[in-house]
Amino acid sequence: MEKEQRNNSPQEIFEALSKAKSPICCVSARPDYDGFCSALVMNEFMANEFGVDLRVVYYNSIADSFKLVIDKFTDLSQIEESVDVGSIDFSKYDLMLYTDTSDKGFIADPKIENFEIPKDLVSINIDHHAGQNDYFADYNYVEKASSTCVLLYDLFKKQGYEITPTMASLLVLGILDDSLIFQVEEVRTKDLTAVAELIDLIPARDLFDFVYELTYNQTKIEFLYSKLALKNAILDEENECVYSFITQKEMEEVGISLADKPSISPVELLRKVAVTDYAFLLKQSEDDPRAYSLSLRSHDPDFDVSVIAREFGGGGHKMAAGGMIYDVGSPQEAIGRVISKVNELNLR
Ligand SMILES: [Mn+2]
Repeated sequence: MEKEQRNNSPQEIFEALSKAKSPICCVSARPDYDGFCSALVMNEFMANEFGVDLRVVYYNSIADSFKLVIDKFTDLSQIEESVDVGSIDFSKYDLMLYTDTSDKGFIADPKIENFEIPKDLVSINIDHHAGQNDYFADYNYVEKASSTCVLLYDLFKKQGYEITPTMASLLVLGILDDSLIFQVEEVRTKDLTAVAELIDLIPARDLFDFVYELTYNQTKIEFLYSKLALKNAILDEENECVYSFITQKEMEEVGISLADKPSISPVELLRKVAVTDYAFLLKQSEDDPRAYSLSLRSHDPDFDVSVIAREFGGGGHKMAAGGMIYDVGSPQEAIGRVISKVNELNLR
């Protein structure tokens, strides 16, 4: 039988939290500020309000870029890194808390297929991925919003709980990062109000400090990828697109490899060009010089690039998708294949 998709009241959520004596939270496998910060906020909240220690674990190691920022105002080591979540003895716990996690198995990557929350464990699911989240827990609070941190802020406020300066810093980081600093379509008045009110709780900091931490942290690898992507970029006005390519030789020359994954794809630089419908970037494969990975971005919210990606054995979202192109003699040949496929598909 389909589970009823209904939210619990804030009161019910906090009542369930208050009863926990040994709670655990497995951070969402997607490594971002909203995931880490929402878990850390709940850790501080549980200690302050209920005097309970929330064990927070993450399946992987945490990238230094997060540590540099978060360690300035709280101790990121409250999250245990590289924990094999599949082998946790859940019988030691009485509550499983999920924040920012759309699927109950998404506590490792790839997700744990058919993960079942142990029967004796009360589960709580607080998340903003409405539409993807199927209300998998005993207690659910799922609402379409720009971030889980803004939902937590809302919950604390509704129930009149105190927000400490550390919690405020974490919530602001989560809200700003997940909303791309108020640039995603889910942004509403409450995001701006939350950040305005939270900043006032941290006397020594202003909004610029947070924006600085989130935007002035480009790694050397991201810089080198951007440099290569822009060097070969072409604005094709006739076909209303912008594209670029990166070869293995070029990567070797600057000292990077495909294993150095930038947290922001360099194709993001290309998608912003006006009067285009879409952008794409080709990267030559390491083991097959005749193969290229294809990253697609849409410039126009109504132009669906996932349709193009599917033609190249991939998929994705309407505005961001990807695939692979095989058996081409040059980047130019691969570019030609993409553009003629788009024209054939008649997506405009
Ligand atoms: Mn999120």
